[in-house]
Amino acid sequence: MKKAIVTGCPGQDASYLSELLLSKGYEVYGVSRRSTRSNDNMKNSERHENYKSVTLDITDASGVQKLVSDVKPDEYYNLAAMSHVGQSFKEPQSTLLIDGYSVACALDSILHHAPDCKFYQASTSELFGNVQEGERLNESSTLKPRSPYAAAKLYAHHMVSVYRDAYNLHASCGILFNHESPRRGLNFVTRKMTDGIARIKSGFTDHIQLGNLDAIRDWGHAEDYVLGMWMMLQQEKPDDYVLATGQTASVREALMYLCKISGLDFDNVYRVNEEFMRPAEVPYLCGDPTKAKNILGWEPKKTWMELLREMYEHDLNTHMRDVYLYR
Ligand code: F7E
Repeated sequence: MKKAIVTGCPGQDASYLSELLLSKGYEVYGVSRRSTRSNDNMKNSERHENYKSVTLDITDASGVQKLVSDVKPDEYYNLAAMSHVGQSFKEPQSTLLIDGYSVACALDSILHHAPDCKFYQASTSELFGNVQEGERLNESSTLKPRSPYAAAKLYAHHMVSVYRDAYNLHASCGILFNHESPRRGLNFVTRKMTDGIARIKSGFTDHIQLGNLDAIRDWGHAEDYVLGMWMMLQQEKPDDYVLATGQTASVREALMYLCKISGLDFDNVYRVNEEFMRPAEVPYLCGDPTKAKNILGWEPKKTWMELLREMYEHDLNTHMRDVYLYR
């Protein structure tokens, strides 16, 4: 039985990836910090006999070393992160520790205690920073971070190639564009909008507060993207891959679409609040997943509209159930 360590539980990606690995017969060691161990995302995995829950802070170098040395994993997926770009401007030091330093800890632990273990690092489209609108970004595009989050992730991205070149580790980076689902945190814009529109529809609120509606993103479904992560580690050689849909929408277009399917009036559902603007914005991101398609055979299945509809319907069900139960 293959063994995998997955950090970042109970986050969206770690929850889908754990389910995928369990369905493939892996023993999964799902790592979470104690303070983040309460939501429904892990309930399917936690029921499985091959799922082991591990409480560990990934910035605790000796703890990570002990885990790797005890488990001797075949695969290590590093999905834990301080992943909110806006928040990283308020917490640059801890962002560096969690998103940068912890990756050095994991790589070094693997080198010394499980050198045959394959390593996956969650890199990000935020690495590209300020790009020309219309450009489609691939593995060779210039990396120019515009946030403490992206700067810390860039260090991690480079460390993976350092360990790959210097020590021959099977270490790969997935440069993932925005990926969402009903398991997405409520502080990311897609879920904030699907949950907000569902709350308006259910009568719990009358508007949502948003920041920059002009931002353009390439949004895909997280369940599709975790399959790509696994595919990267099944390759004979480690490498970096962009996972994206190649299609974009602005925050405004996404909100307009949600208003259309919910029958609400776009002009009345939101207010702009400066609090949600970032000191430096990445205005446009669109990925080119050709390499992942050609080498891994990976393709995204869901469009941003199908994704938003699924998220909205999930959130509407939840809030309508609350209406039924509590009113
Ligand atoms: O923002 C704008 C915001 O926070 C998307 C993370 O998973 O994907 C994610 O990063 C856009 C930005 O995601 C609000 O300014 C407007 O332009 O949903 P987001 P993100 O920053 O793109 C990448 C690939 C990652 O790696 C990250 O870890 O939407 N926006 N109004 C807003 N964003 C938020 N959060 N809240 C608003 O009210």
